Formats: sequence, structure tokens, C-alpha cells
Amino acid sequence: MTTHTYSVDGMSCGHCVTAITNEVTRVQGVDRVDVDLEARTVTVTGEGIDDTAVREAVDEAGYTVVG
Ligand SMILES: [Cu+2]
Repeated sequence: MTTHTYSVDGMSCGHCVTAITNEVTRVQGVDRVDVDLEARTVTVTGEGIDDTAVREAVDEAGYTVVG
């Protein structure tokens, strides 16, 4: 099980949390997605997660991974 935290721009409310969680949860291997609005981070937990796929899923939801 690995955990990776991404800094994400543009998240501001519960809608953003839902949108990102829904998209990133679909990425293969992802067990858990935690969005922290204050810290502007998305923490992804799971097994064998494709980093690029996570970044694309965030992008697909309409947000930008900045780190
Ligand atoms: Cu929002």
C-alpha cells in the first residue's frame, strides 16, 4: 500500500472534492482519495497506482496538479 500526495490548484468547495474524488477513485489500484481543501492537496492511497493516470484524472475533473 502506498500513499502519494499531490498539490492541486483550483479546489474551493465540496463540489470540487466530489468531482476529484469521483474521477481519481476510478484510477486502477486506487483504494482511497482524501482531499484537503485548506492544504490544497489530494492524497491517494492504494496499490500499484499509475502516477500519470492520477494526474490525468485530476485534469479530467477540471483541476491542475502543481506538484
Ligand atoms: Cu468547488
